[in-house]
Amino acid sequence: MRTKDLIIRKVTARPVTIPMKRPLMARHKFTHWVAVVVDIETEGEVRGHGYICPYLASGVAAHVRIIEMLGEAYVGRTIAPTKIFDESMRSILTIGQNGVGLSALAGLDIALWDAFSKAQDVPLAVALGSEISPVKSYNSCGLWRIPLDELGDEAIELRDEFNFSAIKMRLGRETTNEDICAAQNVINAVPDTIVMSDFNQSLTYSEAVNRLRALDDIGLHWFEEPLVYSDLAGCARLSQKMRTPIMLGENFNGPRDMHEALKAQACDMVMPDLMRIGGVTGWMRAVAIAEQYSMAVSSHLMPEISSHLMLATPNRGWLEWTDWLEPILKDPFIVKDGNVIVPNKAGAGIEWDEAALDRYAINN
Ligand code: SMN
Ligand code: MG
Repeated sequence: MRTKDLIIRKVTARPVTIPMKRPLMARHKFTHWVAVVVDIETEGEVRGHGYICPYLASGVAAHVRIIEMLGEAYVGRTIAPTKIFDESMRSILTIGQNGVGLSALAGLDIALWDAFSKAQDVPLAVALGSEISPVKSYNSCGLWRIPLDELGDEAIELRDEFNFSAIKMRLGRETTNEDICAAQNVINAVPDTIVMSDFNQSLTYSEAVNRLRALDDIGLHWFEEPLVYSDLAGCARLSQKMRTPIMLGENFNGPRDMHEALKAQACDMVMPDLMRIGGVTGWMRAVAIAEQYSMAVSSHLMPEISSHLMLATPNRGWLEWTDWLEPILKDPFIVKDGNVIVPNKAGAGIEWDEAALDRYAINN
């Protein structure tokens, strides 16, 4: 390891909006996927890359500004990811250690860990004490709330894309009957495939009791976010009533939120989001808590980084596979027989396609 590779020279954040192959239709409709790409230059050869996916193009300027604000204070410092994370958490105390502040910090933390592992010339998973192997994943690139009669074909398409053994569909349609019909159409089309379901926080408690009961025996692998994310007590009551596991996690803001959900027995499995949980550092702290509650841990979006983290995660569940970043990656990740092939390269294995970053730039 060369000292120069660990001295930070410059931090930049670039927002992009990337066209999607299948428009996202859940609670929101998105035709583009928004990312903020974070780069850390060092005094040596090493360049750290990270990104976050903050959903809204109109809100992205806030993330960029906070990344720049925190990043300015990193210049000249030695890369020490967990130490810098703790100090940055103190810097965002006044704006809140959650939401935009924590998401921005997550982007920096990911880039710092990428640089840190590159300086050691090992993959991120190895820098975290694990080793490289394929990571079991489910295809989450579709099955939005599209017309009921299109679901079967799309389920087959998603399964066959890389021979996946699991796919995720979105529920929370107007009526219980529509949800039953949607689930049946998918399950009948791909009978040997595991099907996860996601309600994207769409139900009230009383709707959820009736609807989840009606769907409980249909064979779905989990019920994700049936209620507004903060209703831990409601989820705990649902989890008691249902056989199908309740899944929560993409809206845990930092490890403490996960701990609160687990103390409240709000869910049966967890799937933290790398951005919301606080980057690599937040993830590793969260999964240590999940382990104490014997929770299976799956991931939410951002598969390029999450795949490394899943390799260092106890009680590993399912990696969520999405290909939404592919248009800006020089070497898109490979999926084989439903497993993400984690690149055996130093760092996370992401390099930007600079022309694509220019093409999809958001000019604030
Ligand atoms: C989801 C949330 C936000 C954007 C895309 C997808 C969904 C998931 O909740 O878990 O995949
Ligand atoms: Mg979800």
